[in-house]
Amino acid sequence: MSTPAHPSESTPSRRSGRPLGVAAIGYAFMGKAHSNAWRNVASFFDVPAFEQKVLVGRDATAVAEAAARYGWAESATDWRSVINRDDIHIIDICAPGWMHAEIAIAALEAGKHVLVEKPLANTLAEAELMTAAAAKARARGVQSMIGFNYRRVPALALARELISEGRLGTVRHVRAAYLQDWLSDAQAPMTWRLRKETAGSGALGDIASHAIDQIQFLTGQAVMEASGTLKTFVTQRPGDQGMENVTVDDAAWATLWLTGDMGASVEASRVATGQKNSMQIEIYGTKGSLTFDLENLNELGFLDATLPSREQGFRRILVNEPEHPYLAAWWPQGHIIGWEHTFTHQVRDFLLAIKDGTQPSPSFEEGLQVQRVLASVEESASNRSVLTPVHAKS
Ligand code: SOE
Repeated sequence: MSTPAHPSESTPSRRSGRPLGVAAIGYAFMGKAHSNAWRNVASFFDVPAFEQKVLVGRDATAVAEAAARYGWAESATDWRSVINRDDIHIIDICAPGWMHAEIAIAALEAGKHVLVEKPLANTLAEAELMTAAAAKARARGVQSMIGFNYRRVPALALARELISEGRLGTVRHVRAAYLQDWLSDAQAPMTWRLRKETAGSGALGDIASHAIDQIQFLTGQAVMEASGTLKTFVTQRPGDQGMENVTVDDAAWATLWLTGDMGASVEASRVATGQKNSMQIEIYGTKGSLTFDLENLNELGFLDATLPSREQGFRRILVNEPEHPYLAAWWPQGHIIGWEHTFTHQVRDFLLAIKDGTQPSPSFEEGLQVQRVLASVEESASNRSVLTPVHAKS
């Protein structure tokens, strides 16, 4: 892989004043969400000039159609040639997890800033290689970030502010549950998300990763110990060639212990019938508590335990004021925003970090930390180390 002689000259430079050329790899669900963010971000936020240059995908006809629809100037099928183009400065990886490491490392070595969807990789080993490549690139002014987009939900960004200001006192425990039901139906077909070799894991990597990232992001603490259980309820599903084995978990449970003497529980399920995309988080501290549900993402529940007890009780903050994170850029107060806006905020923060030459967050290092937790939960689940048999009283 060729490395620019002096990357500060050939990587997107704040000095050159040229618009940053962006390429996105992947045009399915996440590719669409990211494309929408690139398309809209400059209409609402002051970001450095950029151009939506190329959308990359394997099917030439489908990717050409997607590129035209989502506002990309061109489409391409070979990501390797795209990352080596001089007019491309940012690579946004929206491809499935099994492709993350190879593309991200190649792009960083080619001097391109990289945004990659979560989880960082399919394995801990890949995540470590990616993080090492990011550190090397960072020393040359090349930035990288992982797309834990829920950090950019204004209500969760506000929750983090309140916690860091001490409004909850010492946080003792957190409950997080990320619940979906798109696999409740045993006839729901196979997809890449249900094969270990393409997805790494199931509900664990796909959605518990968000919950684990949130627990660490909101509280500023790091998970030190984890135990867990994984379960695949539907072990075969209809594929193109008949029934196929499902090789990832449908649901995951974990108990975590964090720095700061804090405990947390995480549940993640894609078979939680009736729950569509609900990430519920409850945070309990010595001076107060917070509650959040992604299905009502403009709201934050807050209990201030410093008030006289007769006045206490959870109150609902409608997180939709100009003084709330990100919201001044959108609509007049009370005009709520949605899921897709979190990706726009993500692109905004990434572009500003590139402009300022600061490390965007969450970094690959932060993504690696989540990956370590996922690996510990998997290890614990495969040892069944937490499952102590329940005995009848004799
Ligand atoms: C799929 O279940 C999924 O799209 C995740 O991959 C996303 O990260 C989450 O935001 C919604 O659910």
